[in-house]
Amino acid sequence: MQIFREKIEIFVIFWANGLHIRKKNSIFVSFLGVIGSQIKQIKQIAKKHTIQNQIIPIMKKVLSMFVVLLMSTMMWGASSSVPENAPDVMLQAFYWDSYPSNSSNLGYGNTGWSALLNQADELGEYFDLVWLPPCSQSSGGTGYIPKQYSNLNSDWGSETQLRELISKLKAKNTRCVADIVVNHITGNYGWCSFATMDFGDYGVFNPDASWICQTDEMNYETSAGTCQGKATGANDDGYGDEANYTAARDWDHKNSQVQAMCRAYLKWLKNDVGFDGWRYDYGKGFHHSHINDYNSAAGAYMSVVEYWDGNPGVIRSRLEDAQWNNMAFDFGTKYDAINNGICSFNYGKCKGAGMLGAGLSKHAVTFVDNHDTFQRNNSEFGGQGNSMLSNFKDRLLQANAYILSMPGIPCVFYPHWVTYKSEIKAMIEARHLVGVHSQSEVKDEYAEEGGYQVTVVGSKGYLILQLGNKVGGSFDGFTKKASGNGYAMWIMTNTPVEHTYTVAGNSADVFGTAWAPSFEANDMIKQDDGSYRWEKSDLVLKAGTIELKVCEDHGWDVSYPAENYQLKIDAAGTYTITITFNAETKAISATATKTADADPGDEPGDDPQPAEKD
Ligand SMILES: [Ca+2]
Ligand SMILES: [Ca+2]
Repeated sequence: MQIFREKIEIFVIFWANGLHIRKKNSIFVSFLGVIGSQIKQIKQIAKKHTIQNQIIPIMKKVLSMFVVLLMSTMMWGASSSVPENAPDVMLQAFYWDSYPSNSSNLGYGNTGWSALLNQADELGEYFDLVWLPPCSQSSGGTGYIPKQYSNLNSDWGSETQLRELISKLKAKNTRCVADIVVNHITGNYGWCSFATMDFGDYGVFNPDASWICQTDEMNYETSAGTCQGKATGANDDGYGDEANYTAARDWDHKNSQVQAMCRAYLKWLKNDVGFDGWRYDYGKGFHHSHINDYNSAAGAYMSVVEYWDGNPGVIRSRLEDAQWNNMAFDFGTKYDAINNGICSFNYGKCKGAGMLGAGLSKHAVTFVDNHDTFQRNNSEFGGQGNSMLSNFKDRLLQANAYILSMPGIPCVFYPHWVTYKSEIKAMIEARHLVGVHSQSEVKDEYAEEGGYQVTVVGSKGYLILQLGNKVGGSFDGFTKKASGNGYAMWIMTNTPVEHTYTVAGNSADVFGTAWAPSFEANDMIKQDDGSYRWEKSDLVLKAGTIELKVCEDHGWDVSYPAENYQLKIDAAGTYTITITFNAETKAISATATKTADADPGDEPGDDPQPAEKD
């Protein structure tokens, strides 16, 4: 048994090392910790029990470990759809019914593909992500009741226009986010005849009623006619009363064909159409383990779900369901900090709100309003509904300043953008200049009913946001980048530390003194292109090798290169020596240019001193 135990241990350690060699990153390092604890467990089991009693359980244990290890390895093989320290600012580039043929458009203009294409240069300049409305052929209008995923002609425009829009934004380094409606589908005609989903190289799918949940209304609505009873899929695995969407047919996501179709759909959207992320519509309708499945298959830059719940604890559970391979719209921040806080004269609620306050900022997409809250529910934004843009300009801008200062990925709403472009542009610039990102640290928060102030740490500096009665004063080193009634955004960018670079070498003839990093006469001069240069002429030298280094800040602690740089002097003569140094790449180059041959009467100086310094 002793031998058997050792074999297990050796095998597990071997496995762990193999993985470690394969990919050395933090996930695998933490994974090694898990393996370590499993080795301990095996040791404990073997110690506790006799040989006869333990051979089978230990083997079972090893086998189950195998399964866990294999599954884990497969998971890690897939890429995450949650960007690290994301500096992105997103635009929701539509609102309810803003498609071109709807003439009312609430006064903010239509957001069809062609209208957005005309704005692409400006959008690309300010936004890193642009969320487009559902782009598949649907029952019409905004498009949340899809018919045929693979058909990209919709009320928003044609497939050609959509592809052109995506390429144009991509050329501006802006990623497009698709709005994907995978909870449900509607019949191509009738209740149970569905369109073919043709994703080309990614697969062709012919769904039928057996792909629909048996809990769907198709089975009990009398208007379903002959389709009634034909939905034979599993029970809907969504959440609570809203798992089944009664206005369309709910896919059975436990069906392997439905799963294959969804994976193909997303791979096609990403690799063929050009989207770099997606927003899952109706996230209450299906279990979020499927989100992890589909995201792992397609590997987009980012993925976010609409799960309409203001409780960050509930959102945390959904993120766990998706194995953390997802983000979520932060309804908690929307309700607590924005509606009940900024819009309701209580800035005290700006502190610790929603997903941001719950430590979930890496997975949060924050917003002030969206297509649903904005038009459909007049109680949103503190009860002002659609009139808020004009009547509540100050508070609306304060709310935008809040999301654009805080961590998470902020999502600006199109009607806000077009109404207050110059103000929002200044806010986005402030965020980008100091590199506030999805996981930025929030500190020095002061929140009370009348005002709020916070410092947010960016990758390139600091941002201070003031709201309400906190607005005012000044901060050492900070400049006010964006401001209006009741808000101010101050920024301080980290200025790169200027170093001194000095040449030191083994030849006193060349350097005045040998190996002297603090000898200011040998300080290099910074050039317009940012490089450093040192030059000395009329040096009478004999053949040999000059060794040198470039030293940072007059000391040996930091010096380049690691081994001394060697400059060969081929023949005696008079030389000009030029040394350049690139502080970014640490590359050194030195040249010795002969300006006169050696005069036989010349008396060259001392031999270079052999001592090497490092
Ligand atoms: Ca349904
Ligand atoms: Ca469902």
